[in-house]
Amino acid sequence: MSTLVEIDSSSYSVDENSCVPDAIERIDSTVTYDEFFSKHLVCNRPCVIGLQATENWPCRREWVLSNGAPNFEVLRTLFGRSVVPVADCNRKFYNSQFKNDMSMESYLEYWVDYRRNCYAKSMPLLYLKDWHCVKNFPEVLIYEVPQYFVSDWLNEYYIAHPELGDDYMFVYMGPKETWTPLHADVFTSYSWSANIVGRKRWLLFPPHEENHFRDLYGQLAYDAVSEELNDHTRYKMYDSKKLKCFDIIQEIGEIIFVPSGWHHQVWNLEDTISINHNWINGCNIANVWSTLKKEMRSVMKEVDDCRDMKNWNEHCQLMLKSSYGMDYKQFLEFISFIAKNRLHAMMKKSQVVSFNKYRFGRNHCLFDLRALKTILEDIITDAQDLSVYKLMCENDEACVLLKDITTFLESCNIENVVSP
Ligand SMILES: O=C(O)CCC(=O)C(=O)O
Ligand SMILES: [Fe+2]
Repeated sequence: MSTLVEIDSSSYSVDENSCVPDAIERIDSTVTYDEFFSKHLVCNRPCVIGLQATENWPCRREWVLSNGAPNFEVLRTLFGRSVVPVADCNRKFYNSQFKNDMSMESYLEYWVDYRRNCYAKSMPLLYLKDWHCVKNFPEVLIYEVPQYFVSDWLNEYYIAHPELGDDYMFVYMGPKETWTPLHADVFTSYSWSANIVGRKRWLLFPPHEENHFRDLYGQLAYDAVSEELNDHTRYKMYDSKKLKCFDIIQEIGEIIFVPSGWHHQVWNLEDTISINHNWINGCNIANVWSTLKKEMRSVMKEVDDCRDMKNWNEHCQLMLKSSYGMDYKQFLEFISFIAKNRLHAMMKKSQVVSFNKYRFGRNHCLFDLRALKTILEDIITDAQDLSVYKLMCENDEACVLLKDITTFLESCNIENVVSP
């Protein structure tokens, strides 16, 4: 049996002024999907969700010992032979941490040893992060995606395309003091992160506040609490008194919702394990598209001096893909897939089932389609302006899809006018 996920209206407006809150709200599971959708997703406002949301997850029972420490034995038995990505928190690599692959077995051995040595400063500080645990172990029951987060186009797309071998569902684990430098999430996506073991401290910065952390060259600082920021010859915009920042402690079992485009820095206050998804939907797709467009412009600026070369625009797309991880063609394929799913669902040709359990109601599908239509119109115009439209869809697929969506939405408007 699937669960219906629905919103009260198919259109929501955003009051920009109400978007940055005075404090981070803590909510519990009595908040309805529609309330979460309008107050947090549409308004792009962070919140922390109470621990009831995770209390029935298998990992919250099985991965934790009675003293609150990770159950290393269970983790070794389940995942010991897996290869996992591990960051060295004391080794900066460009604007991130140096990463290497390790076997889970040796990572757990390190962790146990580090605890035994009372977290000796002479030992490395290793953080297992961005591990695709669910993708690698689909048969292990770990958790269920809470209903608030099931409108997740990114994972809907990748789950339906296993041949692409990717997704945005991760496990993080590491000893106390492991940390993640200042960043905004991939593609300006939202993220949610649930603590299975331990506690985290989060610094959250509303959009544009990150400009405080830019150096003379526009480069973002690595560490939001570094002493170096007080060097005004280097960080001219840094002013700790004017900086808006939320400092939050996330307890075991709690889930934090990080809005789109909010920069953040995170520390594990204890030995911690968390589950994290990055996600995109009709509420933040405009942000995602506008970031992709900006990235495109910055690539074009970078190679402006060779504009005369043959296929310059195509070359820019290639560069965009390698530097940003996505080009216009991929983005178009992604939104077209979601749009077709919604259109088919509304025409009762198929059902959109999210995370094997949830199906979206009519208002939700309409909301999604309206958002997709706006983006599709803009991407077509932009791709035509940049002379890459033909490259992206040889058979004019995007315009055909846009026409289908428009016709469908118009038919819905007529229905609404005619029916009482
Ligand atoms: O937990 C961490 O270390 C980082 C998590 C994060 O950046 C996120 O969930 O967006
Ligand atoms: Fe993040």
